Amino acid sequence: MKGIIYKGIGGFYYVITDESKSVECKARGKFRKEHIVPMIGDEVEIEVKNGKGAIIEIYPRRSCLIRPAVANIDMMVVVAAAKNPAPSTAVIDRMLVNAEINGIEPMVCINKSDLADCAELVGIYKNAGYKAVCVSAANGDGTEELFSAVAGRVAAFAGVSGVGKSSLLTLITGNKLETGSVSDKISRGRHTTRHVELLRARGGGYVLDTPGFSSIDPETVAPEDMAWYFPEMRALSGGCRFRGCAHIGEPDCAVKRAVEAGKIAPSRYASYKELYEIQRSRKSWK
Ligand SMILES: Nc1nc2c(ncn2[C@@H]2O[C@H](COP(=O)(O)OP(=O)(O)OP(=O)(O)O)[C@@H](O)[C@H]2O)c(=O)[nH]1
Ligand SMILES: [Mg+2]
Ligand SMILES: [Zn+2]
Repeated sequence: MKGIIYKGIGGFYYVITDESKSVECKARGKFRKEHIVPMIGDEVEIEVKNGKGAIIEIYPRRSCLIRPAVANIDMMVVVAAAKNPAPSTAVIDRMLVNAEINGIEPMVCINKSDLADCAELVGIYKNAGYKAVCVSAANGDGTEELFSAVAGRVAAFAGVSGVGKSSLLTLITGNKLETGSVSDKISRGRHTTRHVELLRARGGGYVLDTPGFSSIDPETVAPEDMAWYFPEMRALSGGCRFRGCAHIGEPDCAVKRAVEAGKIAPSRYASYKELYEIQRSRKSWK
């Protein structure tokens, strides 16, 4: 039987089969010997004998995120709030870059459109080449567009605490998830949502609540490759006078021209420069 691991607790893996049954499984000993650890999101072959489930095969992974450890995510929905908490383009941009570094299609979702206008913020991301939506979990505005974007896929929702990830996932899955007030969270200094679990979306596919990850794995990106992870800059590669142009101090730079012409948002260019500098200062590249 084929299925997907949607949850793991104390050495047990919970697999949802193609027939929509949940089966508690242990991993076969051969995985331990080969140092292969099943991950949430893994597509697996299972066998049920005497009422006991066993994972007998793990299919090749399309993607593999380390934090949180989840396989086969195909979409990363970076969630921010139009207001409360105030959006940070620096944080959004890092999460987008991280998704692409991990080979995961990114998209932007600005929630709480009932509290503040989010057209400008969404515009920045659409202009940069991302899919971007403006929604309100509170009144349902824009949620149809979000639902259809994630339908049939394995979509992780990332974003800082309080932006409304759990509220959106409650709408998408039809299950009530734990949400909390923003002030509670700030005073406790942590997320309400801790465990990692794939949840079935009503429109098909799976969704996943994650606190998000905003640090870049230093080993994975050389500073000169950073522009590749900014779609609007990637599109201009080749237009600069110098090969390997860092798009910072060089003359005759296509990226800087686009920034000056207002085609690249100042916040996006600022994020690029910051991430470029962080990677450049890392010891491993010196
Ligand atoms: N006005 C308004 N409030 C919202 C909206 N979406 C969520 N909220 C509220 O914002 C607060 C935080 O929402 P959560 O869904 O718990 O946020 P979260 O991103 O899951 O937060 P963590 O689990 O801490 O990471 C709750 O009080 C929600 O009721 C929205 O669209 N509009
Ligand atoms: Mg939550
Ligand atoms: Zn350049």
